[in-house]
Amino acid sequence: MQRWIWSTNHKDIGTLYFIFGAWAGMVGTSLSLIIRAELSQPSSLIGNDQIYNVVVTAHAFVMIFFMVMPVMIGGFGNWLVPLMLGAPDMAFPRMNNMSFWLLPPSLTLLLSSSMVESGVGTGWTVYPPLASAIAHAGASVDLGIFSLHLAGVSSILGAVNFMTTIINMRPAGMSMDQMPLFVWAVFITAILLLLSLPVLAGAITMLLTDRNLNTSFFDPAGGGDPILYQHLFWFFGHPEVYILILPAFGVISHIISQESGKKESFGTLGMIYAMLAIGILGFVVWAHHMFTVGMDVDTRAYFTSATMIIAIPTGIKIFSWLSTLYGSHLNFSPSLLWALGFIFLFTVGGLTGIVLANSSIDIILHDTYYVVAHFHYVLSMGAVFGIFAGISHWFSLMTGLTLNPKLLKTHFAVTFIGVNMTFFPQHFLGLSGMPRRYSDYPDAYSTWNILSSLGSMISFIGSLMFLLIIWKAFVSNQPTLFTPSLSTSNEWTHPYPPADHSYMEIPLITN
Ligand code: HAS
Ligand code: CU
Repeated sequence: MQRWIWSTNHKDIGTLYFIFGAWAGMVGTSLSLIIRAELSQPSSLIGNDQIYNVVVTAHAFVMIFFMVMPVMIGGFGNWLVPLMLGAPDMAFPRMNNMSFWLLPPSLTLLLSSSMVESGVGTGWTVYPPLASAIAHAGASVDLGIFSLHLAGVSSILGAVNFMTTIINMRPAGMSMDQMPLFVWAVFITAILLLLSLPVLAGAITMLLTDRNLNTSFFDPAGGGDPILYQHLFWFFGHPEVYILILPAFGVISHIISQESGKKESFGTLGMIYAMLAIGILGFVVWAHHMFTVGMDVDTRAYFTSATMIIAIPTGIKIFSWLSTLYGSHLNFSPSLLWALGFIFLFTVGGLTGIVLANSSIDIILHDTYYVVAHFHYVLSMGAVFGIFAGISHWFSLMTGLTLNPKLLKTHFAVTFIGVNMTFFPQHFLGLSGMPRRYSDYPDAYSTWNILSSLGSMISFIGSLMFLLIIWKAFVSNQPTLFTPSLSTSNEWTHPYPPADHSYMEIPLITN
């Protein structure tokens, strides 16, 4: 058997995560193109609403659990955390291998769920009673639940591994507040994973027994309550969205501090407290996803207020990045372009989140395309821009090779135009009442939908360009001249060479 299969080396495992995430990213992108094809004009293309909903559900699951999380935490986390700590490897290298290898079976179960019976057409939230045995008879939802079980075990083991590594394997003399910001981001992400995933596991297991063993946790006929499921799901689901974005925050901090030419991020300690605050607050705002279930007004007032408070630590992060950049000579390298794009577009998505946090407004906007626009700004332009930023930044460290900067910048421009054209019109669709998770719409919604579908084609061309750029880097085999930063602070003399921060002075390759 091939040696890389059994590898316990953090870099090998990180590379496996990258390859897995890239493959899942292609699956997820294909599913998104099916969605945009169906919605590219009124009337029906697929001709089956259940299949349409299965595609939407699979798109979300694949992108969240098999693209963003594996690439960010599994790929960048495994590669960079031990290097940034100067540790020889992760604390539990063999468990690390197991975390990775739980994912292919999990993805297989998810894809199988779409290919038996009539698939999982529930949305990624898997709410009963739609997900219960009557509306979704057959094995599909059960396979989906098993898929989430495995992905959950993988993430929990990974979280334990990162937390143990970060707490115990720092070099002597490196205190927690001297840790690079990416390591902090992964640490907080791991805590969120460890505390939230078991709740999801409980909820979907209760759903599984409701479906198969005649329990009635979520069935009023047996004394249960479907709203309980929503509470359990969102107690996981809201922290999950910060799990998706916190590692990107870490990546952006490293790029901004290096590209500004300054040796220290503005407000490093403030950045740490801001991420901690976001992580903690993320656990007490979940019901902003459930404003329409009939909560009393005081509960809605609480969840509105608590949610809006998250704008403060997030604002601290945005303004600290801008302050770090302030006064520096910007060279607009590819990784900086992605980072600037991230700051701008994530802020747009964050502000629509604040709009949705207002319960009275959310009752109008819930389950419309406004929500879809919101979360694609923070995900497709937040988390995904963070991934592209990180690859442009650290590709040379990981491979010793150079990515073509001109092509990278073109890829950025194409993607920037594509995603904005795809998702900005969705705000208008939502505000004029177009619901999410439907395969058809009245003619009045045509214009913005056509524009959105055109935008998705532009982004798709961008993705093909990116594959070409990676391929070109490997075949042209041009060695890198530049080692990117592994630190966001000059207080700690970094153990990884070059230890004297001389790499900060090496001129950047910009074109
Ligand atoms: Fe969100 C729904 C609210 C951040 C992802 N979000 C979703 C869904 C996803 C998602 C996937 O309260 C859909 C789930 C589903 O399938 O149903 N979200 C927020 C708020 C924030 C936020 C307040 N979301 C994220 C991040 C995500 C993400 C990050 C993933 C990466 N979100 C909601 C709400 C819903 C929701 C409602 C439910 C909607 C519904 O009906 O279903 C915050 O963390 C954002 C903070 C960031 C900023 C920008 C930078 C801050 C600055 C400081 C100054 C700004 C101030 C605000 C003082 C705020 C620059 C002033 C306000 C003005 C309007 C000017
Ligand atoms: Cu939320």
